[in-house]
Amino acid sequence: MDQNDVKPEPGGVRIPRRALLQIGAGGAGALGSVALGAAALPLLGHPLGGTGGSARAQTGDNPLVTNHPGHTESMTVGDVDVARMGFDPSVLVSAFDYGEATTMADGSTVREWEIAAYDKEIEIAPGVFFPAWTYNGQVPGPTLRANEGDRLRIHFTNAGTHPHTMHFHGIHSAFQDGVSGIGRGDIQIGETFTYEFTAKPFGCHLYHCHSTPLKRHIHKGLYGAYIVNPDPERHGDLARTRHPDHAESEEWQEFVMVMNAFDTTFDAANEVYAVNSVAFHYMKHPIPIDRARPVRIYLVNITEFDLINSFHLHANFFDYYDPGTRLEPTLRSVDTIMQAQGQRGILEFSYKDHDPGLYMFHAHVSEFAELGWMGVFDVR
Ligand SMILES: [Cu+2]
Repeated sequence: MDQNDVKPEPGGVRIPRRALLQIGAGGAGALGSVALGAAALPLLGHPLGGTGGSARAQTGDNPLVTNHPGHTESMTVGDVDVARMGFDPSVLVSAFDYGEATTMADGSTVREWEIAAYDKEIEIAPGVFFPAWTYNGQVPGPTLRANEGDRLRIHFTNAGTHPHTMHFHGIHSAFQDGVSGIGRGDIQIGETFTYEFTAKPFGCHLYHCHSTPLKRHIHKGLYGAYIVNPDPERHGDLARTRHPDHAESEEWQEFVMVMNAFDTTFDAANEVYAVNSVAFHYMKHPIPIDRARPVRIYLVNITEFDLINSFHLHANFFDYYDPGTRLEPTLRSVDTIMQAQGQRGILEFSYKDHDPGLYMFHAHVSEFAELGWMGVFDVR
């Protein structure tokens, strides 16, 4: 069987997973009897050839979602109801949660967050619902951010239907590691536990549930980005652009992108790919960029089942910091990087000498791109 095929249900039909995205609304009924359990993704073409910035309508119309009969691939029809879902990828992409900060008598900072795990259905493409397990009702969970050396207290409540944990990538005690059977271990249903540790090392990190079976707890949606800003006092002036207390950070346009995917047919292979959960969201809602200001992306790969994910930037090159724990780039002037699961890094680039327009970014695993993992920056 081709690896792209969906395993047949008992007595059922085999459907290549790309076909799930290529069957229009008329095919939804037939598909419903196979495995999706939700409407199939209807489709529509997008006239990428004609999307020069100067031609772009100023009315708010997005030329990428104009209906072109005859082009029936590459994107979904319609839009996800983000109000009903309770979170909007257009907001999430630049939302950094510094928690509730308290300055202690010795001048140090304590940051606290309330995080609850609970089950919630999310809409990962128009009409396609996924029974997620969430941190605070969103996938990915809130992007937790702190300055190096801050004391962090994450008050975690398990309001879900399975034991869960919060496992942070960072440096801390084994007791705080959030792994089944180690230290505090699983937080049972209805229990609360406070994870407490110091924010280090600086870099672009992540957190996720580490209850078993691990792949299920991660894939269901229990993950998020965790960012630690470098302290310029310890690491010098280069750190100032990454630290919000310093004016040098203000010109930067910062985004968080968590590369994820969803197995809607429970066959241990993904049908929908995205950054920040909703397929094609940033094609339909381009991310505005002020071309005079530099761009920084905190990029995390949490994709389950596929060994590698990737990020490719069109018409530009970036410096890459893997995983952001040094101030010198790991790679200079590249336009594509790859990440294994749990790998993450920081991308820095600029459009200051570019024409205005829509500039794509997407997985350079082309299949992932066609199944939802693509977007555009609207450089103005
Ligand atoms: Cu879990």
